[in-house]
Amino acid sequence: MKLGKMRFPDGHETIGLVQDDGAIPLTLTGGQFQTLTDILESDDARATVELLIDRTVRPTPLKEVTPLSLVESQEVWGAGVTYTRSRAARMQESEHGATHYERVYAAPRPELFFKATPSRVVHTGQQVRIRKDALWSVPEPELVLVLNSHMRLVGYTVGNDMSSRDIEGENPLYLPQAKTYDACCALGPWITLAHAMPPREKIEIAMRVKRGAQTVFSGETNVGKMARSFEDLIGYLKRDNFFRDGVFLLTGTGIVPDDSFTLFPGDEIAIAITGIGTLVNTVVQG
Ligand code: DO4
Ligand code: MG
Repeated sequence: MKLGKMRFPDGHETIGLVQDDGAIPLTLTGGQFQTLTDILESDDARATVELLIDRTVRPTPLKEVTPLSLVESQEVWGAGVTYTRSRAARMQESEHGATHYERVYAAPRPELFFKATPSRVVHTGQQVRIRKDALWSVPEPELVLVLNSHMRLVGYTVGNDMSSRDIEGENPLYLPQAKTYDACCALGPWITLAHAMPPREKIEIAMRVKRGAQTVFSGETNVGKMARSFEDLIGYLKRDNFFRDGVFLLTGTGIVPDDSFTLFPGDEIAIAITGIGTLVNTVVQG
């Protein structure tokens, strides 16, 4: 079961249930559930959607709806160095900080960082940015956990944790600047509710970057290769944080292009995750 915010062809913006190639608007008028957050906060999101769906309505073809932002008032956090590929890339880029990355990969406490406020997040079809002062920028394709205020894992979406590798590599203390800036994060297109996701070893993540007609990068990984469990990441995130409206948690990247690769304005990034869909964004700088 996939849910998203979307604009229907008649201009009506609401939450829709995505099924195959179509979307059905949920009936929200006057009820207790008005927002996506309300549904994610309910005791049983799947049952809530069943209650709000009018199955007699004919689905609108997906190509006729415009996906809208999934983030309402949630914070967005990230986990780092959760795959060996990420550990190797960070150690290589960071002359002085290499041992920090090696140690955090194996340490009981994961790397968790604040990534973005809702206003810094874009959705599918919008533009992600590379920093004006960055020379080496990459997309980080990541599975995203959607947690409600009870820190219950209610769903999953696709994320791009845009990162400036030259800034991070210069000094690990520059991590917040390498990671958090305007349009530094993309999430979408839909949230797949937890019950509908395949087991984690069956979740593939694939990324393709196109420059004009040419594919300049493609790579894939499998979530089964992640060194940490979701429960471990969630457990640390909730230790001393209360998220009133829930939180989106990027789980780290297992795909890092070779060091010769950097993004350019105009590049198109497509990130596909099994069971969810494809997040597509173009890149701008400045
Ligand atoms: O330690 C830096 C950030 C790591 C990260 O974002 C990742 O591994 O995905
Ligand atoms: Mg990342």
